[in-house]
Parts: sequence; structure tokens; C-alpha cells
Amino acid sequence: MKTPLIGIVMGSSSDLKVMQEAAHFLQEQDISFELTIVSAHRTPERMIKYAETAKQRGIQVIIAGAGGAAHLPGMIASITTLPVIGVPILTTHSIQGWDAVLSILQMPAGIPVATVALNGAKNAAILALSILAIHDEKINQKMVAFKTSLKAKVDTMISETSQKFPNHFDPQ
Ligand code: RP5
Repeated sequence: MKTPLIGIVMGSSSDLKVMQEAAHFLQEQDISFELTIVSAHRTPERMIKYAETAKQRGIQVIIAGAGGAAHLPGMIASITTLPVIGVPILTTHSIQGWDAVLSILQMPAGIPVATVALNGAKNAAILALSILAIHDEKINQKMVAFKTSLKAKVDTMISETSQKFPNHFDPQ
């Protein structure tokens, strides 16, 4: 098995339906990653062990998702020097996701967590790859191809819209 470059952790298996979007994107891009459940509140020793050993395992970026009073991303960031990307997750008893968004986003000075949008697991994976792409030309080329595919989708939208509306304006 290839050394995992990215670590994906989440507070509960109930987070998996969101966090699997990060995993799927990395699989599509053929990037090695590891994934597990680590709960800040229910398995604090496991969380510490995970964060303390991540760098030794070759992990370069950690993506951490959690819902509610989401301490997992911030606590992991407090233990490791690796960059941590936090994914706030909307859960059943949430205050519309604001609890998780603010818990992850509003980190005190000195311990940053790069926070993506509510349920933004795919964006977390894209951001993680952008970080790796700085020093890895192969990954950089994958990101260039991905961005080109996004542009191609919009080009198709423009062409379809222009066919429906004769007064469509194209600034080129
Ligand atoms: C958080 O509590 C987890 O990240 C999850 O989003 C939320 C609910 O967990 P479960 O009750 O579904 O295990 O720690």
C-alpha cells in the first residue's frame, strides 16, 4: 500500500455520508489517503495519538470533519504542525450548522484551522491537493486538469444558454 499523503478523520460514522465526498475526490485523483473515526469528546486519547503520529506516517495534510460543538479539527491542530482543514457537518440536533461552523472557524490566535463551508468535504479535499501541489508537479498537473474540467462545464452552460436566448451576450 502507498504511504497515505492525506489523513481524513471524523467524529462519528454519522459524518461519513458527508466526509466520503472528500474520500471519493481523492480516489478519483488517485491520491493515497487514510480514513478513520476519531472523536474529540468520546475518544480523546485516540485523538491525541492520531495527531501525534500523523506526520511520522507521511501524512502532509489532515482533513477533520465534525458536527455540533466540533472540537476535533481545532484539537488536532493544537497537537500537530501539519495543516488542518476543518469540515463543519450539519447534524440532527444542530443549530442549522452554526454550532459546527463557528466551533471550527473561530479558533483562537495561534491555532488556525482552514475551515471550508458547511458539509464542504469535497472542497476540503481540493484544498488539501492544492497544498500538496506546491511541491509535487504530478499533483499540480491533476489540479490543472481538474480546473480545466470546471471551466469546460461552464463553457457548456454558456453555449446551451446562448442557444435558448437570442439576446445572450458573450463578453468572450
Ligand atoms: C460529533 O457529534 C460528530 O462529529 C457528529 O457530527 C456528531 C454526532 O455524533 P453521533 O451521535 O452521530 O455519533 O462529535
